Amino acid sequence: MTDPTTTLWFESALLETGWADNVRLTLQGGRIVRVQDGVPREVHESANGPAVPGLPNLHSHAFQRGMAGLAEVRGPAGDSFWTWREVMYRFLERLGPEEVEAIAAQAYVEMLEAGFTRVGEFHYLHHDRDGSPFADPAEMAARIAAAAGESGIGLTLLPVFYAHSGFGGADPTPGQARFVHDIDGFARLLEASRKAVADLTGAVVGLAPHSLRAVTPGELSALVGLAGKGPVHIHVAEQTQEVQDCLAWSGQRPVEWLLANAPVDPRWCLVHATHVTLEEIADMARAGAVVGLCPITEANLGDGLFLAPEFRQQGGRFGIGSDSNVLIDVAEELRTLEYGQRLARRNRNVMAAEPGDSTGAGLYRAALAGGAQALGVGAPRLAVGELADIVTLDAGHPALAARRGDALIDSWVFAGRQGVVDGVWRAGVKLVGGGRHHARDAVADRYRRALARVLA
Ligand code: NGQ
Ligand code: ZN
Repeated sequence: MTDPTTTLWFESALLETGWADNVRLTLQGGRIVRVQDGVPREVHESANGPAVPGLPNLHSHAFQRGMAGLAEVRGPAGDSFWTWREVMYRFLERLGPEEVEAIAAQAYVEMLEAGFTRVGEFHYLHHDRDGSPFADPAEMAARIAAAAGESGIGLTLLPVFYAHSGFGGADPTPGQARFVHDIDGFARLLEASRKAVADLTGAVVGLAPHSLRAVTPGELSALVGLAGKGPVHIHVAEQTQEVQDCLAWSGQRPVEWLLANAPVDPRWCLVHATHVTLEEIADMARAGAVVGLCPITEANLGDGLFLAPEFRQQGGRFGIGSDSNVLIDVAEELRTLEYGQRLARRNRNVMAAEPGDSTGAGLYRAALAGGAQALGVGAPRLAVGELADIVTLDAGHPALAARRGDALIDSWVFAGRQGVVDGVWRAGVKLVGGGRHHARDAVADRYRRALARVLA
């Protein structure tokens, strides 16, 4: 028996060929099986606002949502990424499986409400509070999978390998005990993680060496062997301290070392890559890897600015990650990316590729393609054969008044504040309507109870 078909009608939609008016998508089994434009709405069809493909969020540490706003107090000796990390390590000490599931569900509901339809979860909190392994190595991964399942977001799970506290194979610190495996243990985690996501629609499992600080060259090549065709993600060159330590250890900069010593190709996502030279920019672009930019988190942590316009000019691929989840918002990520560059260069429309291109819409299209590549799925398109991952905007929102086409996305990104995202469908299932996820209240209730325990 074949699944019944349903139809969705949109006043306009961003199709492969560009914007079209009066669009009907016919869905079957979560996929788009027919695209029509210039068709009137049938009486039984609801009217939906302008539609765009849902954006992939290529880098998340879901549990960090629970400490959002709690690392904004000045410490005794000046604050940095590294003092933030101490706060983060202290927070995660108190998280068990239930808390991680509750926080991740909250984060994923917020992502869907923001217009993200898939998340790349860079998952490294593997062991119990005292550092001892759970009976099921994928206990925590299963909690991430459960949160994805409950929220309905697409999941690319990236189990993280973490074994050292610095270059040269330094022992992990006590604060890192919950992250650590040897390669055999990690291979078992990978196997168990694949089982943990088996029931989720369209789930992908990749893997992630945490950073060059956390793996030795030997471990890195073993991990590449385990990755097969799946995505490989790594944090790299986010901090100048890492660049200095890598130079001291190897004589090369982190991205330079990685490109020279690992088979970096389009399967790879280099997260942050903040501190790079023009030569490294050119080499990353040539390798076809995706650079995972996390503008809100990079601003929050004081990381620095990536040479994004230079990378874009070289055809470099990039996507967007919400990373620390200090604030989850598609528009604000893209706006922060552009505004950082404007402030630094005293210029406007810095990230638009060509004269006549829209900055916000151009960033959105680039992040669709780069995000999907990084998460091991086909580029999100409103086209026949694709999963129906769809975001609609509220055409009645004042920020979108009398806008059409790419100006809708520009106004969403730069001028929208709240309430621009109206509906969100993931694999054909409507999860968000009127800007609200159907499980928002239940998920937030459980989240509040979990946080009350953690922060008690
Ligand atoms: C993380 N987060 O793994 O959560 C990292 C911090 C590190 C970001 N880099 C820890 N944003 O890099 O050592
Ligand atoms: Zn990260």
